[in-house]
This record gives sequence, C-alpha cells and structure tokens, in this order.
Amino acid sequence: MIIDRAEVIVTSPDRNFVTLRLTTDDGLTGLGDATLNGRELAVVAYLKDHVVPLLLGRDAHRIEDTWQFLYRSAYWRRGPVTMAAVAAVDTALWDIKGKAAGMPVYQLLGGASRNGLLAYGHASGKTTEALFDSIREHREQGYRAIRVQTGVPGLKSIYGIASNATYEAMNGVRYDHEPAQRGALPNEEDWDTRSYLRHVPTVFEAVRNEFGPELPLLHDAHHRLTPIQAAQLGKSLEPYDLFWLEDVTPAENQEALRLVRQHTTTPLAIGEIFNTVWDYQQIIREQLIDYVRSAVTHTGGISHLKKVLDYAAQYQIKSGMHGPTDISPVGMAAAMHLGLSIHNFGIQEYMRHGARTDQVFRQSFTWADGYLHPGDEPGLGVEFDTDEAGKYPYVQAYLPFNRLADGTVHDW
Ligand code: KDG
Ligand code: MG
Repeated sequence: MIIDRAEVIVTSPDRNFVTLRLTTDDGLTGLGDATLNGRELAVVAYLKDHVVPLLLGRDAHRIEDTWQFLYRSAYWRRGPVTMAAVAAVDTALWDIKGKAAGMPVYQLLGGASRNGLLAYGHASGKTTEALFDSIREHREQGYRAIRVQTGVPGLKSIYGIASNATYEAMNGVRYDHEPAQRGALPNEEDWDTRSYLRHVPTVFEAVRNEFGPELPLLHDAHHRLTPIQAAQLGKSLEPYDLFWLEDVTPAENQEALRLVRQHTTTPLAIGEIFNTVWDYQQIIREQLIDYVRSAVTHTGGISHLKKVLDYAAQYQIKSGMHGPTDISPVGMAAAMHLGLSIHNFGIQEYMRHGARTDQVFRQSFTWADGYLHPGDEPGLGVEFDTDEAGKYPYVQAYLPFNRLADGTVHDW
C-alpha cells in the first residue's frame, strides 16, 4: 500500500475548505481536512511544497511513523499551519487503513464506547427574544445541549451572533457561527468587557427562567477576558449551572487558569486554538480545565489528539472537540470516530454545514435525537466529489478583529 498520489484541493462551496486526498498504488483513497480559517493558503503551500513530495512512495500503513517523520524531520515544530498539515496526512492515512480493513475508523481505535455522541448547537440572538427563538429552533432540530451567545447593549456586532451578511450568503439558511467574512480585509468589530460582564448573567437568568434547570447550556467568552475578569464571570454564572464556560482567557497563558479556578466552580473548556499535547501540559496536570476543545483538524490528527485525550483521561478531563463550520465534513467525521471510541468523551460541538458543502462532501454520519454517529462505512465515511468541488474556487475571507472604544486592538 504505497502512497502514489497526493492532491491538495481548495474548494469554497459555502466557505473555504482545504482537503488532502491521498491515493495508494492499489487504488484506495483517504481524505484529510487541512482547513485553517482565514489562513487556508498557508497550509496549502506547506502541504504542496513541503509535505506531498515527502509522502510519495511511503507505506500508507505506517501512520505513526509518518506522523513522527513529518513532525520531527521538519525541525520547526508545532504551530497551527504545521499541525493542520500533519493532521490532514494522519487523518487521510486512518481513512485508508479503515478502507483497507473494511472497517469504520472507530473500530480500529478500539470500537464504540457509547451508542452516539451528545452534541451541542449554537443558539444566538441580538436580543433575548431572538435568542429564545433560536433556542427553540435548536430544540426542534433535536439538540439536547445548547451554546448561548447574545448581543451586548451598546456593542454593534459580537462574536457568535449570526450576521445578516452570512445569512444572505447562505441563501437564508441560518448560520449561527460563521464569522469569516468574504472580502479583502478583516471586519472590525467593537468590544467592551464591562458591558459584557454586566449583561451575560442577566441573559442566563432569563434563559433558565424560560427553559428550566435541565437544559445543558454552554457559553464561549472567546479569549477576551483577563484572569480576574474571567474569575468574576465564572462566579456570576454559577447560579445558572453551565455545562461549560469556554476560552475565558487568551490561550497562550496556561497559568491564567489557576487564578480562574481558585474562584469558580463553573466548568472550564479551552483549546480550540491549541495544536499539541504540550499546549495542555500544565492545565491538564494541574486539573485547571474540565474539557479539551481541540479539533482533530488542528491538533495533528486522530493520532495526536488521541494522545492528548488519553492524557486528559487520567485527570477525569473529557473531550469537547471543536466543531464549527470551519471544520470540514472530513474533520467532523474524524472527530466522530475518535469521540465514539474514547472512554472520556464529553460532548461534541456540531453545526450543520450548508447544502452546497454537503454536495461536495457526501457524508454517512447520522444525527438523531441530539446524538451524532459516524456510521459504519469503511474508513471515515466521507466521499469527496471533485466535480462539485471544482465549481467553487477559493474566495479570500478573514476572521474579524476587535477594537476597544479608544481604538486599542483587543482579542477577538
Ligand atoms: O475559525 C474560528 C472559529 O472556529 C471559532 O471562532 C469558533 O469559537 C469557536 C467555537 O467555539 O466554535
Ligand atoms: Mg470557541
């Protein structure tokens, strides 16, 4: 089983995706997701110029050896571009191994540890009424756990709220989280921490009053707070019993979470922008978090994220893999196979992709009664339609950024 073809394909059906397709000499194909929102072409160049030439002629069965070779032989380790490229190769090789074995990938990872994956969706609204409608819609779609994001009085736009531009671009399909805007420059948004900290607890109080105590609720602070502000938020949300509070502080400083932890029992999730086990070393060992947010796509693939999650399991820390629309259907399938197999699965983020995306990536996962299942097709269970993909060339798109009232750039 020798890798004799490696293609890097960029397509933009509803948004940009980067896909690696490996083909072996005996005709098996494997897919990997290499999408890095807003920096897609950097991963394309890394793969095309520096990885593809090294893959041709290698034994497709040697997943771990290939991972170590790509990681160590580059000398320049870690980082989102490198780790997304390595992830795509790793995921594609698992797909091939599954097809060679005639088994879904989760069987190769030890088999199913549960019947399905509890998933959460994104409800949002500029106002409380709009938010309530969005929560109701999500419950009608079957979601049993819901992330809640709202507008903040005085702020024009805010992370997590469906924008009108995206709504129109999606032909009226609601996209609750698609912040990357097509265009030559990133959009500027505004931010005020004090207004946010005052407003958020009132929203959760209203949601609990309306929907009762049982519904698992999540919230994402998107790296915007200092440690003491994060501690304050965690404390003020304690009465509303969150499933988790996500990314309270910027991810670079692992120690920040010590201070947050000292002050609040609200469960904490972090790591969607982490890319190796070393980013988690301290926060797992010191039990400063409850959920690992990394995606297969950005964390070196199935092989490496499994190592992170096995390490986390020793401390009763669970998975909460990143699953916004910028994780392609291939990356989502990989997450589902991994999530189904590990013991310490917690919850899976799940947003529906657009209809055009579903045409490009034919998927075999199921969604029923609030649970995902990757299906039982050999490999990952995703087929890539090259002709469909060819209809949608890359479109420049960037994530927004924040400025404070005085013009200072702030974390987005
Ligand atoms: O590309 C950035 C998005 O993936 C990110 O903003 C989504 O925070 C996010 C989430 O929790 O899904
Ligand atoms: Mg997040």
